[in-house]
Amino acid sequence: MFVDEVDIHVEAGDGGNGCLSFRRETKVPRGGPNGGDGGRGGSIYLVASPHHNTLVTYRFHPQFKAPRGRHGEGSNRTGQNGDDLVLEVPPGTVVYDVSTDGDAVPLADLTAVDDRVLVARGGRGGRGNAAFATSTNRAPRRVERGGAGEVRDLKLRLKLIADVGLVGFPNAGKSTLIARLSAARPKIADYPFTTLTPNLGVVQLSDDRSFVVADVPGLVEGAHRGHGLGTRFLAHLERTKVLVHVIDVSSASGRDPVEDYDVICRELELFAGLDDDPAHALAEKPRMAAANKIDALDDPDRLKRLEAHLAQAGVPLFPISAVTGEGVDALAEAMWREVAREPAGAEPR
Ligand SMILES: Nc1nc2c(ncn2[C@@H]2O[C@H](COP(=O)(O)OP(=O)(O)OP(=O)(O)O)[C@@H](O)[C@H]2O)c(=O)[nH]1
Ligand SMILES: [Mg+2]
Repeated sequence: MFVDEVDIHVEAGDGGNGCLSFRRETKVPRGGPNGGDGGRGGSIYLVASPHHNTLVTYRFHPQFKAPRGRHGEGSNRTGQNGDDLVLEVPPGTVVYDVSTDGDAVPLADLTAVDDRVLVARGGRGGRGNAAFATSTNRAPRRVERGGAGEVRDLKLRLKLIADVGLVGFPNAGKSTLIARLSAARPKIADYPFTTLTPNLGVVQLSDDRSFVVADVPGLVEGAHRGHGLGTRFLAHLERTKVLVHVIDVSSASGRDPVEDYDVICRELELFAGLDDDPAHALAEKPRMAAANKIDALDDPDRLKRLEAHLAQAGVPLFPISAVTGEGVDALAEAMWREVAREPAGAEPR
């Protein structure tokens, strides 16, 4: 199962209480204060780990509580600190702090392995009465309670980190293409909405060149209003470097390829991303197109019209058959050229 969004609840440990205690020794009738401080409560961290690629474990286990600090003890013994809790998440997880009124404020973006964020700070230990002794008050009875650990509701959202995103209508052949390009083996079938969750595939070219392609569920007109599966999965494409439109040019789709392309472009434009970063705007990304199913091209005019339309838009078009593999190598090389190109002024990844 692929899980791309979960809500979790984290409670850091409370600090231990300070101790109220006085020395008792046979030869010292009124011993001084010796109550130790409480220990710090355990904090909770999230860290990006290469051993995870989904958030699925959190769906079944959404509550976390770090242990409290131990109370201080006599003889000036400080209570033990509570152990910190480190929760592993896949790289690409964005962490949001959810307020009581439901607003989600981004806390951290754990993009790279080992990126970490403190999500709930443990309460500090309370001071024992030994800490309050002064020259005028040698036998203080004052102690502090431990501080409360932070409690938070978080939303974790996984954004896949792919270089190339495939977009298109349901049934256009996106999953067939990713299977042809990579070792990914997504479900492929002759009906719309076969793909319900995104698939990732690593494309290996000669000379150790490789990149990651994402296949997301198909889009339909009105996706930005929630039609079909909506645009929920488009967030996964926000970090890609290039989008590849996969367009069915056979008559089997019952639609017009030129219109298909325009509809998808419009949905990308209407998709409001999660942030204002212009680098994430889908409509602004470099794009290319694959005219798929040329092995079943019954009406060559359909391809010709699409070619003319895209030439005018300045979008490179690659006629391919994801089933026979025709044209797929040329498309993969073109994808690589776009992926390897460092845009001017871009920050290195
Ligand atoms: N003839 C022919 N059929 C193809 C080609 N590529 C895909 N198909 C068929 O088209 C159907 C849909 O393919 P998928 O790869 O599942 O399409 P998709 O775009 O992933 O569809 P969704 O997951 O529903 O969005 C399947 O029956 C494929 O066998 C092609 O190049 N030629
Ligand atoms: Mg699919």
